[in-house]
Amino acid sequence: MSSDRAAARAPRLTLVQGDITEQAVDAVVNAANSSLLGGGGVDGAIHRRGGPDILAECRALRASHYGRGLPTGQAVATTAGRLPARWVIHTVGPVHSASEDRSDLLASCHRESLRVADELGARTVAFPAISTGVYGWPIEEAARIAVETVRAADTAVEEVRFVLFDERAYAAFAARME
Ligand code: AR6
Repeated sequence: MSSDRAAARAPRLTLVQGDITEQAVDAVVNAANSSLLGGGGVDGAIHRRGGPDILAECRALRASHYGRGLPTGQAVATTAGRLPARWVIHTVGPVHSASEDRSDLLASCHRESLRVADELGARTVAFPAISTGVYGWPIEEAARIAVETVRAADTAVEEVRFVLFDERAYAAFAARME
């Protein structure tokens, strides 16, 4: 039995192995960096498939609000361009550290993304395994934080779909959701 506490309006959790840029959902979460100007991994894939409108809005957001960058643990939305979604919610995961516990920041990425989704009126939201690529987070630990945080969230989002690229990540999330 899980010790995670489900909130009153907790979303249904689903799991898919695949590419997040192919998900037909209201909002796709991007594991971005604070520059909001793109990068590799999920970020690169989202900008490539979504086209230049996403980057144009990211640049505008930088100019209007985030001249110093989007802080780690926060989230902000743009259009999804040509992706089969309505919005991209960009969040900045923490780089994993062996000497410092940054779990709160990773949890914050999930909470803040759902808060932005609520502001948008999104009902279905796809998340990648934030911080588990370039940012080095161990997949089991990231899966625990992601699943616990989403289960405890008070949100009008009805479905949170975790979209995992590879089998190992899928297995880690599946184990947490049992
Ligand atoms: N769909 C779903 N998951 C994916 C996809 C995809 N198309 N591509 C990769 N993954 P990462 P981070 C998985 O590195 O660790 C970028 O350069 C991947 O296997 O994308 O948060 C940003 O600009 C891994 O499990 O994000 C930042 O600089 C997970 O997505 C930095 O990387 C996250 O890996 C952010 O690093």
